[in-house]
This record gives sequence, C-alpha cells and structure tokens, in this order.
Amino acid sequence: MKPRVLVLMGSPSDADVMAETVRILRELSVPYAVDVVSAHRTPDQATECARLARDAGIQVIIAAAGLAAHLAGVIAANTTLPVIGVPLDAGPLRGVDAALATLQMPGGIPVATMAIGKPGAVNAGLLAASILSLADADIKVRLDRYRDEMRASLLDKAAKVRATLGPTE
Ligand code: RP5
Repeated sequence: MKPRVLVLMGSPSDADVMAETVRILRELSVPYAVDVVSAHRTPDQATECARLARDAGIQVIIAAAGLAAHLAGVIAANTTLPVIGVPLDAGPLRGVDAALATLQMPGGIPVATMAIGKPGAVNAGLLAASILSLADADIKVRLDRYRDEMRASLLDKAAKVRATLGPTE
C-alpha cells in the first residue's frame, strides 16, 4: 500500500520516541513511511522531502525534533500538506526549547504542535489518522474502536483501583 503519512525525525536518536507514532499508525492500519532528515544537518534533504511528498501520495506529514527544533517549520514552509510537529526532550531544557521552536510559527505557515515527547508522538499518529478519516470511513471506524477500547480499559482499571483502595464496608 502506498504510504499516506510521512513520519520524519531529526536524528536517529529520536527513533525510540517516534516508535510510538508508528505503533499507532500500525494499530489503525494507516500506511506510512519513515525517514530521518534534519533542518540543520541535512537541510537539502528535508526541503526535498517536503516538496516531493504530495506528488508521492502523502497526505499528512509528522515531523519530530528536539533542541532548536526547526524541522516541522522547514517542512511546512515547503508544502501545503498538513504538518504535525512533535517536540522532543533531547537536552537540558527537557523539550521546552523544542516545544517553543515547533509551536511559535509565524502567521502563514501552520504547524499543528503536539505535546512534548511520547504523548505527543502518540497523538501525532492519532491526529494524522483523524485527518485521513475525513475521507476514509474505514479509518474512522478504527479510530472509534480505539477510543472505545481506551475507555473500556480505563473503566476496568478504575474499578480495580476502587476495589483495592476504596473505603472498607
Ligand atoms: C535534533 O537534535 C534531533 O531531532 C534530536 O532530537 C536532537 C539531538 O540530535 P543528536 O545529536 O542526538 O543526533 O536535531
């Protein structure tokens, strides 16, 4: 199947966290491709990746980076596809640097910025699927099922917490 979501990260050191995005896309059967491109170290590859994506059939790009995280912004500057940014915790500022760099885009070039780190990586996969679900009923069904299972799992765990920690009769 042709990839519909392109998952980019700024360094191989981002792969462990971005495995969470891939896990979600696999769970929802969304075809994806992965690459490592850097706004700073391989700027030509990053630009080319963004410029070729739409004609390659990509519908959403996820771009994750840490530190002075310009990857999502550079990608968004070179395509009008939706770009989801994931700021990563890669240094002493614990990802706040990357969050601000990814989030504070000037008007005209949007980046949908997720939370720092793993929760953001998970949500990037879900948001990409959600965008695709606008025109894909099968993905919508799988997203609804994901929510139902999450709700059921939490209700089950809540019942166990009540049983373990709740007041005695
Ligand atoms: C960013 O710098 C990458 O996205 C990574 O999060 C961070 C550190 O990269 P490495 O020095 O580990 O390659 O560009």
